[in-house]
Amino acid sequence: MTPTEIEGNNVKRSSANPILTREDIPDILPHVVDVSSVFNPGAIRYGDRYQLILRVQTRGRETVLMTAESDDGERFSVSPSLVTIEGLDTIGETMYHIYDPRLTQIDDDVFMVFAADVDHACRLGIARQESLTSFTLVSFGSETDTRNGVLFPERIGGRYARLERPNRMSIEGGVTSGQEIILSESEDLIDWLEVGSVMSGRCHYWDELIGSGPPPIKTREGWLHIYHGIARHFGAGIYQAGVALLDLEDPCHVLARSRNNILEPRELYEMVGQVPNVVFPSGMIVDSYDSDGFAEYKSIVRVYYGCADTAVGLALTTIQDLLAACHDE
Ligand code: BMA
Repeated sequence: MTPTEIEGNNVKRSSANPILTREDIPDILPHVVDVSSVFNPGAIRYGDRYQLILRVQTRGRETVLMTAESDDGERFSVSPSLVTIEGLDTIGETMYHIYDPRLTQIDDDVFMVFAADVDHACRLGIARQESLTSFTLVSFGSETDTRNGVLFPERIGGRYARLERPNRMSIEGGVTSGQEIILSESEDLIDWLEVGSVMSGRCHYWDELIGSGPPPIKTREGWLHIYHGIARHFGAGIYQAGVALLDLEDPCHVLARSRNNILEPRELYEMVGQVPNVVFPSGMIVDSYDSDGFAEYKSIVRVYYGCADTAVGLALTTIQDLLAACHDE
């Protein structure tokens, strides 16, 4: 890809946006009634079925996870039941919110990485999907304050690999955040060891603070990784999406990274809501892979994202366009 091949920004919003709003969420008595918002979904495809795990916020400001299914990736219907994670109650910590699920298929299993707010920290949990709405806990981090965890879809150098964003910054009056995505690895998905830094925020530009978006996608050029960046120099943060290309064997090595964001709050449903000016990509589905498991250049890519912490948006692009965006220097 050369910069001359870039013709504007080829990430297009679905004309059906926002594809899910609070009105699509069925009531589940007694507490999930007339919910406040639905956003930041994880996404996966089984054969011809698209599935989202939704972050739903109740009127009590509690967070629940729910499942939605679709056969075209755009019109989803939401199951009237809550997602359960068996084993979570054995952790012995008070969990205030379980949120921002990211889904990855590894071999025949689908795993969800989720953030969990406990007292004074955020932890990452990993759970295996057993049925449409039930998961079993595989591991729960106990030491690091970290968020935005995503699993790679295959082992690298024989070990499971995960990107995550440690919360090493306290923001006055706000949550803890971070400006660095790191790589961790594990033999068993349970014990994780930090391998090194992948990339940091770029002070004064669109991505001052950063965190992983959906899990990385394997292409012939490298791991394609959409991430979110927050510009803080306008006062309140503006959440945008960008894309980077990581070396296939050594994901700490960034091969290319978009200079511009590829998606930013522009539509009313992205600019106005519970948290204004937020696009937060969290799910990504690639239509076609070649026989060696690499995403095809011409493949359509569906990016699911949270809009202003209030609704779910869908953006459409291709592998080729995302690769071109990585090289927009
Ligand atoms: C981040 C996370 C996301 C949220 C975003 C915007 O820190 O908490 O879940 O969408 O802030 O509020």
